[in-house]
Amino acid sequence: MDKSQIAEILAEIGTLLELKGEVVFKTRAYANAARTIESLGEPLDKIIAENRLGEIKGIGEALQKKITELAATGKLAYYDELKASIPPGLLEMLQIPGLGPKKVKALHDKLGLQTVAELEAACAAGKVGALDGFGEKTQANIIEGIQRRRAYASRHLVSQALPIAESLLDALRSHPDVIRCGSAGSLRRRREVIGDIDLLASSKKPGNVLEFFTHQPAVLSVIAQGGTKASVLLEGGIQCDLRVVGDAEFPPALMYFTGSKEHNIQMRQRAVARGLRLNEYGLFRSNAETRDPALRVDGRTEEEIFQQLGLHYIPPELREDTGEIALAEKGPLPRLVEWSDLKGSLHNHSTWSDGHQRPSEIAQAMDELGLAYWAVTDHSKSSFQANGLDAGRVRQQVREIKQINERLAGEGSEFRLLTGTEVDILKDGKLDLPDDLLAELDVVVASLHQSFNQSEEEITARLIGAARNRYVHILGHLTGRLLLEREPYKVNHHAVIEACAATGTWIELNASPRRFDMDWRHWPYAKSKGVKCAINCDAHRLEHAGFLRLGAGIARKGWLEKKDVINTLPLEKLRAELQRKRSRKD
Ligand code: DGT
Ligand code: CA
Ligand code: CA
Ligand code: ZN
Repeated sequence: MDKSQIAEILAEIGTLLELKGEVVFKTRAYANAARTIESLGEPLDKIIAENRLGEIKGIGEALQKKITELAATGKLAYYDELKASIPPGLLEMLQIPGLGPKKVKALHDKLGLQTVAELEAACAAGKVGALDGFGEKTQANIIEGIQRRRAYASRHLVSQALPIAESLLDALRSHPDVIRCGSAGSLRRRREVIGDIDLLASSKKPGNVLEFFTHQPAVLSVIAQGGTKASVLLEGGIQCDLRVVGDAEFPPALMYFTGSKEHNIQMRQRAVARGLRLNEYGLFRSNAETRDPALRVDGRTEEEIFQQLGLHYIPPELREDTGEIALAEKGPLPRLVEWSDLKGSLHNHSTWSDGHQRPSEIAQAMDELGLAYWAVTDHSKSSFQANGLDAGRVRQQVREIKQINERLAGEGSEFRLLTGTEVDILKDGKLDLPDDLLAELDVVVASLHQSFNQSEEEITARLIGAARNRYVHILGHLTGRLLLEREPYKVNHHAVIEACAATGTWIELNASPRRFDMDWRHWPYAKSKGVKCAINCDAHRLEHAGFLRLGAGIARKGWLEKKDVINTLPLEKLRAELQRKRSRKD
């Protein structure tokens, strides 16, 4: 078990003890120990092996034993027993925003509530609002939180669905009776969250293919299986539909099941206006619904169907009925950015704050991946929970990065780390580090990490203030949303985009699949104002470099081309662009 997993369990023990009504100093001890372990500057294994745990402030004998047990076995009997002693419904209540252990305990003690369903009923009956320390407002928030959780539970992050879908497709491709196969639905359109996975295959023997599919190891249970279609439940709770069609029907079926529904409706109307019929079986010359093969006018590919309807090809990511059909009638659509166009990421973390690898390890890994650069932009001091850096530590880190770059140059590598910070935009709009320090760094990302509950005007003013600072290159994760977890804070996107246009500031497309922030729906406006996008991994681990691919998918949904994305530039051109705002004469 690594240190962050151990820290997580210690923090959870603190919460569980609070839920049981333990004395404050004991619950605090666990919360503090969790923070201490998470931010250790050296490997935990080493400290344990050298018997030095006791030297760390706040880690008494009882904690030492527990940490050692966790590190050695990955288990802790005390934790398992504690967890088992609490009704699972109470733990579930803790997931509702605004309900901490104290409130949950009060609900349990005073109203005897054991489950989320009972809590919802108590709220509906007005019993929770009448309790001391709760009130109408809290009660309304709890109801909203419960409803939101229910909606979240049936949706999934694309990062969860994509690997499973790809391995199922690999399996299907290996089957001798499969002619063509691919994904459709929201996954093919690269939506940020998806309801279910839709797969499509063509075959002369659909029964064999469906039988093979429903017996894949990832399939937990079969929900329905017919002659041409099966629905299954996969590991992780995602549902997956597979349809099998004849090979001639593959292109129109792919088009139909890719959607979106709204896009399909427009396409069908377009067909009707031309004396044609478009459905999942094909494109037909007919004035009535049909699937008569003699009337078919579609082709071997989706491109040919678009052509028959007088349209240039529309990439799946754009099929959202946001004007793509009208544009595809006039001419070819813009050539959208590809993930292989990306040369590096401009917002990432290292062990200096809450990342998991040192700058030297990061440099080696990203160089090996074939990237050209990678900015190390650790948190600033106000993000103390993330071990943010003060000015002194930033300067130390800059020296370390310069040495790494000198070594890389000496070895003949062209890869470079860039120095930087993800500086907090404080509650009052000021930045967490002084301008003279920011001026020494290659890349400055400015983000909000606190006071999310301010009004839209206040949040917007903080972001605009940061954009007006000449040393800030990029506004990070604009709305702070965590998909299926935390709603965005309120931001006036148009006002912020206009401020970025006026000041030459870039906006991040945070490519972490929990964020994808700024949302793809706002990028066309940013693009129309000439605001550039930085597709950033916000990497905390080496494998987060893979987010570049997911981020590019979202950028494509935002109609972005290579020229709109700043980190498609090679290093020297990027350096020139990084200087541009700083040397402006206004
Ligand atoms: P999801 O699964 O909620 O993330 O979204 P989709 O878009 O994958 O929707 P899904 O799985 O219900 O259906 C897949 C595609 O099938 C959808 O994008 C378009 C097509 N489709 C499904 N139902 C209808 C419909 O009633 N009318 C039309 N025109 N197309 C439909
Ligand atoms: Ca779907
Ligand atoms: Ca579906
Ligand atoms: Zn960050």
